[in-house]
Amino acid sequence: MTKNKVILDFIDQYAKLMTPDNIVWIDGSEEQKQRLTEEAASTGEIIKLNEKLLPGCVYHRTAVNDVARVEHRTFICSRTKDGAGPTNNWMEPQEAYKMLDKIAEKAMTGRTMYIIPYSMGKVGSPFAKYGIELTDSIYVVLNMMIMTRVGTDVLDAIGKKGEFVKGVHSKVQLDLENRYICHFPEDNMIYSLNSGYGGNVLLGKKCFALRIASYQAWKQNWLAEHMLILGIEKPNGEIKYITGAFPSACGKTNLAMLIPPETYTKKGYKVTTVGDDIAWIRPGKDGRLYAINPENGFFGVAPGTNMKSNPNALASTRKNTIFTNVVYVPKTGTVWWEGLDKNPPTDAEDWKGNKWYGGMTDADGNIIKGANPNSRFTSPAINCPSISPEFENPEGVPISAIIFGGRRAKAAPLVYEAYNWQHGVFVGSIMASETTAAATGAVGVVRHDPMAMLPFCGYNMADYFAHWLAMGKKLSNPPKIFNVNWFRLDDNGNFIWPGFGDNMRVLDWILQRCEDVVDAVDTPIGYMPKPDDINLEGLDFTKDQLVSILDCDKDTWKQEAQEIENFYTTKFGDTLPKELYEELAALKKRLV
Ligand code: OXD
Ligand code: MN
Repeated sequence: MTKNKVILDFIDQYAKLMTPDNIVWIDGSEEQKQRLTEEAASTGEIIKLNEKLLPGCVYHRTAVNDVARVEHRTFICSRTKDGAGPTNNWMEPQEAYKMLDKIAEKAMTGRTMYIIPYSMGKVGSPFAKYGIELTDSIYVVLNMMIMTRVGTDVLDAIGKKGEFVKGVHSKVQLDLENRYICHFPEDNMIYSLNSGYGGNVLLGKKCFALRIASYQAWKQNWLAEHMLILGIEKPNGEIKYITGAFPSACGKTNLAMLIPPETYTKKGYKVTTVGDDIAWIRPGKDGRLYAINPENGFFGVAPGTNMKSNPNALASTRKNTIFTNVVYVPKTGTVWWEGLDKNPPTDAEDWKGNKWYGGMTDADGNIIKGANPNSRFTSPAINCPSISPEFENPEGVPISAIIFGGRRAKAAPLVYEAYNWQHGVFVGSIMASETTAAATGAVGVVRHDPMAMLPFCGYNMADYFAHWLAMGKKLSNPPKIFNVNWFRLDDNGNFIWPGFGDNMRVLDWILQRCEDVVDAVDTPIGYMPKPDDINLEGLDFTKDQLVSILDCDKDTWKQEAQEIENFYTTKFGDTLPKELYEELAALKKRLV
């Protein structure tokens, strides 16, 4: 397949260590995909679904102890501890290689090693970067064939460019105690052992496109971000692009694919999807930022996805999709998850493979959920009815606005705008959000998650902030920066803002601000909309409700400022860029 000695030596080194019975190159062809699908179906690794209802779709269950990213077992193995910084786990690289090699020794005996040449970004595009993943999992191969561009043309492209990211993955024994997701940014290397969960093993995604790429971006003057990219087409045909950073399982896929409310569609507004999770962003010659989505598919959270919340995502899952850890209905060869519809199956298997039916309860009368809360669909981007015509544009799309958003029951208002780039970096750096099921650990705990990159920044986050600040200085026409919060709760624990498609009403205000056609209220935290400037037409939502979430309660924000100070000083101390301390001091002053 290739004569590239670096690639061949890499494969040879790990084949000798992990001693697979066979080695198979993945060429990206449909025939090979079919053959592997049949093989995985024959061993039970996947189950083929109803060809008529869900053509080309398959079902997979992970091990019960392996259903989410494992942040406590994820390491940045930079040469120095400072290189990884205070927010990452660190291991000395030589020690890490030694330990990992020991776990990986003979791990593929009796198995096949698959070699996946893949591209993040369209092959040949100026943004594109290449990787080679070695794995012993057909499930990984099939997922990578959806999430990335896989094939022999990648080997040719590496041949020309000479650079690629090495990825080694083995399920080993799926042993939690020896599960490690390790990154070696200075070596362009990822080493992932003892897991089969997507976020830990589809090495093109979080490991490469965020952790390794963020390090590369720092060195090469661009940004690799945990961001969706969407386009808003206006009635006059003009399209404006927005990127948005939200922590995992906070609705990035829903926002990226939103269908505007009728008050907008009837005027001719349309939203198109460029990406739902990752953006690679570069300065253009015109002083603006340009973004691509380096992925080729969606690895979306299934529960809660339905015809109302996200019809585009649901449509994306109707063919050539891999469903993981949802409910399986053997009789019909279909799948189900909580929140899909109000008709759960009566005769099914839950994500663990146990007999299950909708409404089933345990001995204490508690409802047993059929799908894991972090169950997923892996769908080709081209399936998505709202996919942007610019999805494959090798130059990327120009960005008008950047949104940061967390899941906050209180404090953060529906939307506010940063005064300028530096203040915007501060706003991104103080992001906090309640944790979700996308990573193991407690759910619903507020934690600081700067730019939604806490689990994904592949280097020292203080340097990352400095890099953001420096990027802004180079842009003559930077995007405006905003913060949103769709998740405010009332005293009964209900969401106040309707969210989903109605978030368009907030995006509309954001675009109007970018075009300088609407005024705003100056508050201590930034510019907020005048309530009349948020279009509520056709919505059962009162002005009073809106005012209640367009607030900036000084006492709450004084506490917030104290929290931020604790976070800054205890995590970063004097390594944090002074501009951010200045912004904090300015915020405090505005709050007195
Ligand atoms: C994801 C995540 O899967 O952020 O996108 O965990
Ligand atoms: Mn994500």
